[in-house]
Amino acid sequence: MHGLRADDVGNPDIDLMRQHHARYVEALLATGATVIVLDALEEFPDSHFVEDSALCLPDVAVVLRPGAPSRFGESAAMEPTLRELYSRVIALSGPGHIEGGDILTTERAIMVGRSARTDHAGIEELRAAVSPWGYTVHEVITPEGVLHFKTDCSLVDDETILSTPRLSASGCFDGYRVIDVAPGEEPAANSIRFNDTVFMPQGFPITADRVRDAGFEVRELPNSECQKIDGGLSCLSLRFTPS
Ligand code: CIR
Repeated sequence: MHGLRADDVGNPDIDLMRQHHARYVEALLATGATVIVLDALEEFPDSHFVEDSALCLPDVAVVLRPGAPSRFGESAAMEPTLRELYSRVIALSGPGHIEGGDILTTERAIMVGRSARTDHAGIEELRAAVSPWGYTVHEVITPEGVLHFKTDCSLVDDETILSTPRLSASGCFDGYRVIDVAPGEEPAANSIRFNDTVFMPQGFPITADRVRDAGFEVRELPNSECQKIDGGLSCLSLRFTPS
């Protein structure tokens, strides 16, 4: 993740956000992950949400093309870091757009939700980029009015997806085990599994119990401030193991 700037202003409480940021880093470290915190990018206020700039697969990192004009430059800023970590990095050249928040990678496929930020051309460019490694890309639809596909879903193990009912009702997860979030707890759908722990945003107890009851170890993390600017837990990091 990119760190937070000293002069950040706006609706989120930045001091609280910093505390949440520290908890997030600690939580990932506790799973055995190595965490790299990048410098803040003064010119890109949304760059905290690093997930949107790249797709990190085991064999290759793909530098994406954000669909929001204010975020166009974030991917180029991320590329040098990816080149330090991966032997293969591909930068999409456009003209399409695709943000990482719209991409859910499972054992079987890479699902990409078309959205206000991700278009068909961007999805086709990703398909062409990853096909040499045998990846299958499925184009699906992000629900109307929802920022990103993964605003509404997460992979909690190879076969299990946590989803809002409005998304799972589309049938895009047929063949997977689906845990629906509880009514009124939609932000819980953006959770992350890292190693053996499912990290969920605090404040959605019915859904957290559903995930525990399905056999997962759950750890809840505060995310109220990022949530105010449409950021879920997944947005804050790129999680990967380069092969
Ligand atoms: C944006 O509008 O781009 C940011 N305020 C929120 C991005 C959240 N990222 C994500 O869901 N992957």
